[in-house]
Amino acid sequence: MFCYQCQEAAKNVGCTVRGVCGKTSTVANLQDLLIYTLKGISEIVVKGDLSASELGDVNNKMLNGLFITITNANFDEDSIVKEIDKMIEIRDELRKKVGVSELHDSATFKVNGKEDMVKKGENVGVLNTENEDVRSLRELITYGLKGMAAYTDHAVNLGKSDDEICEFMYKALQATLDDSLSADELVALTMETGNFGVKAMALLDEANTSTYGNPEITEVNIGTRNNPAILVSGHDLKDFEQLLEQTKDSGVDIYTHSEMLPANYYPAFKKYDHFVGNYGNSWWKQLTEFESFNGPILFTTNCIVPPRKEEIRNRIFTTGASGYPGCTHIESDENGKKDFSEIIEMAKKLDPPTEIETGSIVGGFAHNQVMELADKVVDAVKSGAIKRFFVMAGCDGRMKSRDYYTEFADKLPKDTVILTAGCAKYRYNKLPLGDIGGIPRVLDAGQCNDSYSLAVIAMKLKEVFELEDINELPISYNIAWYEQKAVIVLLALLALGVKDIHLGPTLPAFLSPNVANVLVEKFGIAPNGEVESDIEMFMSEG
Ligand code: FS2
Ligand code: SF4
Repeated sequence: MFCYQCQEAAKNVGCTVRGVCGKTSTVANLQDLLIYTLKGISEIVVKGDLSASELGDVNNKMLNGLFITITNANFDEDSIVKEIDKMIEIRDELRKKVGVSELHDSATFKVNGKEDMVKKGENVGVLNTENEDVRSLRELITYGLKGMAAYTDHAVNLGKSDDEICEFMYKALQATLDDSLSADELVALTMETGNFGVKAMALLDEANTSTYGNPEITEVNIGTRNNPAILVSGHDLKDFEQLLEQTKDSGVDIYTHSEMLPANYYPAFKKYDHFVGNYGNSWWKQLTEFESFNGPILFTTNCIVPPRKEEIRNRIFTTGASGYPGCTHIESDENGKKDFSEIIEMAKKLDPPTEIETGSIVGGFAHNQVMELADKVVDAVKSGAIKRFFVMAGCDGRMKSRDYYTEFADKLPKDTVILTAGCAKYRYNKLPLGDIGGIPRVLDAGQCNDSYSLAVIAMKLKEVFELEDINELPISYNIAWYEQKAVIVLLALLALGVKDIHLGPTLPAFLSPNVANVLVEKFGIAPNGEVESDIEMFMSEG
């Protein structure tokens, strides 16, 4: 195996024996083959001149296939084998339909069973591209597409789709097979990926807000009640809604964990009395927090930390693109309905959660809510009460060096406001950072895809202050990344023209020195440094 798609890649080079995330080499090779098969489908779609609008459900399967390979989403060999078989069947049908000859191996290879798949997977992974710059750009695009697939998949679950996004994804996947493309052409395709990333996030924003209302300022309870309960992690709001409906009047409470916290901000979910609040912190603390939660846990997506203890494994359920061997996976029927009764029955037999915190945290500052406060915000900027905003969106992770973000938030001058989204917020959302004239100093827009909201807010402020360029705003970007959704968020910000983004806690291992240079020269991307000198540098900007 060779994998370097996330921030925890071994030695910041790549995982070769087993993933730091816990992914086995068998799973890694199978995931590589799944991606390769999706590239093969894309080859047929592009060369056979098929349009996404005539592909129907194939689009959704392609999205789900990409999503499965995101870091910490799916560790289950058997479900990935099934997925490869399914995609090969689709691929072969499409190939017959278009009748194009001279196709890439990915569009024609045959495998016979799991062992054969693993062997094939070993030879079609990342290192198969020899030139390190081409490899770097191909992977940067592929990881961006994985993030885009995740966001689009959530939107599809809410009945919103966009054929143009899928059309682009086939084109981009196919381009990663094309040896005739120059590095410059791949750089241009990387930027186009960012543009489509903006579209995917806008689509999901529209899907979420048109279904569940606009997120609003909310005090989220972080304590517990004395009823049996289910903990929900991941990002899928449709799954969350279905579980809330099915647990109504059952005597079972519902809590969010990690990236599901923003579900608390949506008006449609507030009507459920048994939706108690958020339990615990970011994804990497889950094993101890699941222990004290006592009840079953539902993963709607990543991030799963391999549960070593059987007792915990028995309480974990997965659905959608997520999976873990030994954990029950809940499938949907053809109408997207999921039956969660097994989880609910298990919850009834288990103890209520053990309280690990009390009190509340505040969030719900997506674009609509912030715009309702626009006058207050603009006045605070004009009067100098707010000197600078810091976009600190992104992911959290296990590395000790991420203490940087806690310290950074803590040491920022009191006349600054943090705009956040994604699980990065857990590094500082429980610090007593106070407010500025009633505006909290940490404004949480929601999940990582809600970084889109932060971009919308920046655009609006640019308009209000009648500026030419988004970079003239008193906003600095100090972003933490971990997995591939952060990659599409980053590419989307670049596509929107945001410059001088600081990225940490390390720069991606998949950026070759030359590709990193392009990002530095064209966009001013830089690694984060030391807390105090970084704050000084940001505060002296513009
Ligand atoms: Fe966090 Fe993990 Fe949100 Fe990522 S819970 S690192 O999936 O997408 O951010
Ligand atoms: Fe390593 Fe990250 Fe890949 Fe897991 S996802 S194998 S930790 S690079």
